[in-house]
Amino acid sequence: MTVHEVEPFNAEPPRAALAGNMLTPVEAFYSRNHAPVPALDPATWTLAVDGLVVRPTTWTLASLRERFAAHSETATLQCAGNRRAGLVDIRDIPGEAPWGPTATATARWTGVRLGDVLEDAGVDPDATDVAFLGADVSEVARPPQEFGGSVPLRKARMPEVLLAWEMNGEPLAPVHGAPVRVVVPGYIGARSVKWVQRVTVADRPSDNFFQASTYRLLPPDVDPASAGPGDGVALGLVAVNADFLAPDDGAELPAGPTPVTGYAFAGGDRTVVRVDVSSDGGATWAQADLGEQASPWAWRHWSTTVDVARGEQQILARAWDSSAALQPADPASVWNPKGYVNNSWARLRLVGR
Ligand SMILES: Nc1nc2c(c(=O)[nH]1)N[C@H]1C(S)=C(S)[C@@H](COP(=O)(O)O)O[C@H]1N2
Ligand SMILES: [Mo]
Repeated sequence: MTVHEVEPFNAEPPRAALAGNMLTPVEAFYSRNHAPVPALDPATWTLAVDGLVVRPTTWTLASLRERFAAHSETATLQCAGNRRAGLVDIRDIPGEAPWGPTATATARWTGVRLGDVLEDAGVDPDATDVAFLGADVSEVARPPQEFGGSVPLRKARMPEVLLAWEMNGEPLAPVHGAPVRVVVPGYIGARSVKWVQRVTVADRPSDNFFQASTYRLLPPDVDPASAGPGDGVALGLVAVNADFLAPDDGAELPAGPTPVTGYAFAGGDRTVVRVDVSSDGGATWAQADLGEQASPWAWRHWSTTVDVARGEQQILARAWDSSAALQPADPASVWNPKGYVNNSWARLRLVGR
């Protein structure tokens, strides 16, 4: 793992650890934390469901399992800061980790549907949003507070949104949110709140620091230190994105035909429909072969063969989604002060010998 920060723990795997795996092994799944990992006892953990509901309720792990049917969903999580390093190359982004291309991963999540829990509580007709609150207190926030965020009620009710206690058939690891986390497929990773202890139905988005003041797209000329709650645009749906998984960036290889693979992902209810690869700086493109679509909420891996020339060269990749959106060419055009959503064309340096 490349460890960006030891405490709070922030780390991403080498590209090779994601290559060839539709489901990411738990030990290769990136970790993104804003506070020390809280030690929660599954036997005493509770989840409060409150706000604009008819029947506020407190659930235990046992009562959730007993009351609601279990469901599984294969879904990709992608951090809004994935590929930030490409933006840092354009202009420095102080105080934010320079994530490479592997702050994204896919797991099979098992738990209960958030929609079933909301239905049981009885949602007020005026409600518009559902807020989640974790148990981890972040000193990064102003003022220090538990990590939280919200999603629109219409998304929270969708069958793919889970209160999950299992990842790839194993109980959630502490660093990934044990005993229970939210999984909001198609939304930035930040909305999949770990160590969830409260679900609040409301008539506005959460005022938690991580919803109101960060994970927002600011115009390039704004100083993030002077930006206040509500400034910029709240990030939600993941924009179409892609990167290389093999060979590694900077790899030295024998010149000649070389297999090249990567991932591509689009959030919301969009899926990846095409990936192009170029060896001539984008003058011409060849379509890569797309791998399986394991679920509507999962990435697709792609593969192709590139003719590696002698010397140093750059290979490009770009994905299209089912709304015909294409990744932008240039990282400078998407640069923003907090370094989110770098979905510019993927660039891989290879050296042919
Ligand atoms: N409680 C809590 N939930 C959280 C976070 C956090 O710091 N605290 N980080 C979020 C972010 S920004 C991302 S990208 C994902 C990462 O999940 P992972 O660490 O399991 O990969 O968790 C989200 N949920
Ligand atoms: Mo994130």
